[in-house]
Amino acid sequence: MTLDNILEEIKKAQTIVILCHESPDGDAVASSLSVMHAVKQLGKDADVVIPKYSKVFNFLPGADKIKDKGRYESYDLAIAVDCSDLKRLVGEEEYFETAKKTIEIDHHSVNSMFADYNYVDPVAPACCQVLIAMFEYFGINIDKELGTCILAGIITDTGGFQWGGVTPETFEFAAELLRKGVNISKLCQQVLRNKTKAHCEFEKLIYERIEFYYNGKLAVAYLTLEDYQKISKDSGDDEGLVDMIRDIEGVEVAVLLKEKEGTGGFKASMRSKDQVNVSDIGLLLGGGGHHNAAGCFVPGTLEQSKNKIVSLIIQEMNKYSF
Ligand SMILES: [Mn+2]
Repeated sequence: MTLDNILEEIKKAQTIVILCHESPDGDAVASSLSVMHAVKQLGKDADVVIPKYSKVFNFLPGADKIKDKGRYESYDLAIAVDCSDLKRLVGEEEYFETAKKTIEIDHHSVNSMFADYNYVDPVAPACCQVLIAMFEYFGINIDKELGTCILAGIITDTGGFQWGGVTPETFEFAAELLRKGVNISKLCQQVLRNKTKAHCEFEKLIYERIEFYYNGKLAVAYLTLEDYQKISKDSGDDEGLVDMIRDIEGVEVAVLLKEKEGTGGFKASMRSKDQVNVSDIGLLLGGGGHHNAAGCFVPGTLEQSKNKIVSLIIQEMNKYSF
C-alpha cells in the first residue's frame, strides 16, 4: 500500500525536503509544516523550503524553521504537498528532480501524479485533511502544535467550513483537534479575518472596477502592475480578494485578473458559487484547481485577457441552466 511505501521511504531517508506550490496559501504552508512536525516524531529533521510566502502564516508553529534555500545539493527524499502538478511546484528543478525518491500528498482531483509515490484524496477539502489520515496510519501523535497547523490548512481551504467539499469527517477531525487544545477562533482570526491595510486598498479598487456580464451572473475585476507598485508587492496582500466578488448577490462566477510582472499577461483567479466547474475553464488555459476555485494564466493586454476569459466562461455557463 502507498502509505506503507511512504513510511518506509521516510524511515530510510537521511535528508528530506518538503515543498509546496508557488504563491502558497494557508493549506500549502500548513501542510508543509505539518509534515515537518510529523517526520520529526519519526526521528527526521526535514527542511521546509518556501522562498516566498505571506507573513500572515508566521504564527504557525514551526514557521521560524522555513528556509528559502535547501541545505543540500541533493536530498534522499522530496515530499510535495498541496500541489497537483510539477509545473507549479517551487524548487522542482533544484530539489524535486534531484531527489533520490519523491512523494506527492494532495487533494486536487485533476492531478498529474508526478511522484514515485502519490497519496491523493480528491474528495478531501484540504491537503491537511489528507495528512490526518496519513498521520493516524503512521501512529503520529497529533499534539497542539501539529493540530494547529492542520486546522489552519483546513480553515483556509474551506473558508472556515463554508465551502463545498466539507465532509462530516472534517468536523470530526476539527472536534478532535479542539479537544487537543487548538484555539479555533484565534486561528480563524489569524488565517481568515485579519486583513492588511494594503489588502483593504486593493478591495477599494476592486469594488470600483467590477464589471458584470451574463445578466449579472459573471463578475470580473482586475489589478495592474501599476496598482501593485502603488499599493503593495508583498505576497499575501492580494490573497482572497476574488471571494469578495463571488459574494455579491446573483453572481455565479467571479474572476480577478492580476497582472504578473515580466509575463506579458494576467493570472486569473476564478471562483464559482455552486454549479459551474471553474477547474474545467482553468484546464483549458493550462491551469487547474477545484470545482469552485481555480486559476490559470491568460496572456495578453488587460482587454485581451479579459475578453478571452469572459468568452470562455460564458461558453461554459451556457451549458448550465440558471
Ligand atoms: Mn489545498
